[in-house]
Amino acid sequence: MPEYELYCFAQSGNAYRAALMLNLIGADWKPIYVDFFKGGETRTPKYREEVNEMGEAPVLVHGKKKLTQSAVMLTYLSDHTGKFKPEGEDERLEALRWIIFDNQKVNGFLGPYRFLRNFAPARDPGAEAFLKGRLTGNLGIVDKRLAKAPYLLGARPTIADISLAAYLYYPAEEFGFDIAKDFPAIGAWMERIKALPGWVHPYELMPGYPLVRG
Ligand SMILES: N[C@@H](CCC(=O)N[C@@H](CS)C(=O)NCC(=O)O)C(=O)O
Repeated sequence: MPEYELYCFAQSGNAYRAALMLNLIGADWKPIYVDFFKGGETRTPKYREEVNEMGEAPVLVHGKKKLTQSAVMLTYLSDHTGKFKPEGEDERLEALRWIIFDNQKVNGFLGPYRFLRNFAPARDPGAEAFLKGRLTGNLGIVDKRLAKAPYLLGARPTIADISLAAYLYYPAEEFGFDIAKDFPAIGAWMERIKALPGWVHPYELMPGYPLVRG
């Protein structure tokens, strides 16, 4: 039995944060497929009762521990392995600052924006335009930061970078714009993260791709 189990599915950038971290630290882990689209599994009473009361994926199981929220998983895994760990109070707070900004304003908008464009029953031009406007501004903020140093906190990658990876590697067609091209410092950072031993694309790392509809 593998040491870690991760409830996840291939289209989830939120889950990709945890899956990528597990792979980059060389953990012994296996995915547990969450049927988010067809079965609406996260919305079932059973899932909320037995897996996650917040009705979300990812969920990380480690022995008797069951963790939800990718930021909590990244913190836990870096604390336990010492890998990608922010060191000292200043770095810890700085990592937290970028993880919260990412969760709320970068990938927190990229996820719903991509969902509306690719997976929702109907397109919603007003909502898409709102999210695209916010994304342009917020990706610009990250781009400016990454133009100053190779990684969010400076010279080495930390859990703040792994959090930021969430939706960025999904195909440009799914967003209708090319993040790596439009934000060159993010594009260069993506190449650096991709070069880390253990990096795998979300569609290969987690189960459920391609999506079977109907
Ligand atoms: N902040 C959470 C976000 C998790 C999240 O929103 N996951 C989506 C899948 S990508 C989900 O399960 N949504 C449930 C729903 O919309 O019912 C994290 O980083 O773990």
